[in-house]
Amino acid sequence: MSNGDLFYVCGGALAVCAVLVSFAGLRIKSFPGRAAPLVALGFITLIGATATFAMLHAQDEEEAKAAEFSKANEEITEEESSPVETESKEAPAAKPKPAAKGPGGTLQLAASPSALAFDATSLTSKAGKVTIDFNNPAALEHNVAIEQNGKQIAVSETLAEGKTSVSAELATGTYTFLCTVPGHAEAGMQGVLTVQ
Ligand SMILES: [Cu+2]
Repeated sequence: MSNGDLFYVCGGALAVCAVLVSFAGLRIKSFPGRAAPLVALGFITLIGATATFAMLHAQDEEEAKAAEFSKANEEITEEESSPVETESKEAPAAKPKPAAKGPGGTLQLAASPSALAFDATSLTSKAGKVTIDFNNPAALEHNVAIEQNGKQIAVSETLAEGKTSVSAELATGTYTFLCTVPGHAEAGMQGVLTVQ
């Protein structure tokens, strides 16, 4: 049962009790009499419960809205980061030393042992079967995924303190490589994969 349902149940019970008590008050002369503290306590409990569930329900709704909002935000961000824009933004920051230019389309990529970062922000490969050999020396779990225009093409296993790899048949173009662990790409675990 959700907090919303509980709120309605408590609210309903409160309304029913209010009607019953006023009815009893009209019909029974001695009411509430000795039962007064009990009736008052019952009302306080019900009001407290209703208010609590109302608050929890509002929180749930807010969280749901926040989740929706951040999802919408992500979609907007993805739309905004078209390949052309990504290129113009990333290109000046990209290090000229492509540490991961391997023969036959096999690239080497490692995660930082202590920071949310890869050891390269740009990778270059020839078209065809591109493999990224990924080494994560950190105790924190990472992976590496290949995306284009916000669509995932391939993703490696997510692991800590180990090696894995990801492969995909890639045509000439600009791709993004990133860690898909929530928050990591945003923190810096992403770069441009250029396939020539
Ligand atoms: Cu990561």
